[in-house]
Amino acid sequence: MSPPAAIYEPSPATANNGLKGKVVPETVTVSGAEAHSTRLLDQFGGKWDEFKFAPIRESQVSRAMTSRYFKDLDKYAESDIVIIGAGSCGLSTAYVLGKARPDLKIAIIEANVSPGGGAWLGGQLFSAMVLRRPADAFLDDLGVPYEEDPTNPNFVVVKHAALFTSTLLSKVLSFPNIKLFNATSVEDLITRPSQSGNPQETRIAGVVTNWTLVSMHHDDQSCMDPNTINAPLVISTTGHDGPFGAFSAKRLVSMAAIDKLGGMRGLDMNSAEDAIVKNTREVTKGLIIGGMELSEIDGFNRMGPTFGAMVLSGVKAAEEALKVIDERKRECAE
Ligand code: AHZ
Repeated sequence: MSPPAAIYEPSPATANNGLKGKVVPETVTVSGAEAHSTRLLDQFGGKWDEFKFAPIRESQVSRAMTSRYFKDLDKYAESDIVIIGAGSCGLSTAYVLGKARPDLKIAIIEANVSPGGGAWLGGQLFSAMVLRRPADAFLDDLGVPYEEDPTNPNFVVVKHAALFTSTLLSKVLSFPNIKLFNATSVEDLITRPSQSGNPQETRIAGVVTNWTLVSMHHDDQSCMDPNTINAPLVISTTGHDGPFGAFSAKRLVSMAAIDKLGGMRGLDMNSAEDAIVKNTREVTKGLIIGGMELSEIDGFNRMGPTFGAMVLSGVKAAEEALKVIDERKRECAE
C-alpha cells in the first residue's frame, strides 16, 4: 500500500491560460521503492522493543542552548542590519537580503514566540493565501507551489498560508548570516543627533530590546532595564497599529522625527498594494519602513487578505537597504 502523503517536486507548468508558474499538480504520483518504504521506517520500524536514546546529562542540554544563545547575543550586539518584526514583510526582506549579501550580519527581532505575524492564515482565519501577480515571482523563487484561477489570471493562491510562511521561515533561518531573536521586543530605537540638532534629521543607530514577557510587565514590576543592539540600518516591519504594531512609526512621532502619522485608511486592495510597495523606503536616516507599518506613516489604505504587497515590499526594502548599507556603515564608524 502507498503511504498516504507524498513529497513531490512541483514542476513549472503552463496552465490553459498560458501563464507560467509552479502550479500545484492535480494528482501526485509516487513511484517505485519510495512508495513502499522510507528511510525512517527502515531504521526504526518494528524495532521499538530494543529502542533507546543516547544518554545525556541535563546540564549538557542546558549548555547546548545557553552557550549558543549567549554567543549570538555577543555576535549580534553589533549587527549590520536589524529587522523588527518577522511577519510576511520582515521575513521576505530577510530572505532577499540574506541571499544577496551573505557578508552582512542580520538580526531579526520578533516580539512573539511564534514568528510569522499574520501570515499563518489568509483572511478571516481561512487557510488559503492570495497573492496578486506579479508577486508569484516571489513564490517561484522560494519554491512554494500555488494554484492559478482558470477564470482570472491576475492572482494565485497558495493552498495554505502556513505552507508559504513555514517555507519562508525555513529558508531565512538556514542562512548562516541571519539570527532570529523571537520572544524579544524592540522597546525603543537608538538615536544619534544630527549636526544641525534638528530632530527631523535624527539618525537611527540600532534598537533597544527586552524579553517580550518583561516588556509586558513594566507596569507591575519595578525597573527591568533593557538590552541594546547597535546597527547602522534598521528595517521596521511591525505591521499596522495595534497592541504591538506600528512600533517605529509611533516612536518617530514621539521623538519628533516626523510631525504626525498619516494613519491607515479603509480597505482598497488596488490602491493599497501598489502604494505600499512603491513607497517602501528609508523614512528617516538609518530606518527603512515596509509592510503595513508604512500605511500608518503615509496614510495608505489597507489591502486586507492579499499578501503580494507584503512580499514585494520586502523585496523593495531589501533593495533600499542594499543601496545605503555601505554608506550607513561608514557613517556609523565615524
Ligand atoms: O509580533 C509582530 C508581528 O510578528 C512583530 N512586532 C510588532 N511590534 C514589534 C516590536 N518588536 C518586535 N516592537 C514586533 N516585533 O511584527 C510582526 C508584524 O507582522 P504583521 O504580519 O502584523 O505585519 P506585515 O506588515 O508583515 O504584514 C501585514 C499583513 C496584512 S495586515 C492587512 C490588513 O489589515 O489589511 N493586510 C495584510 C496583508
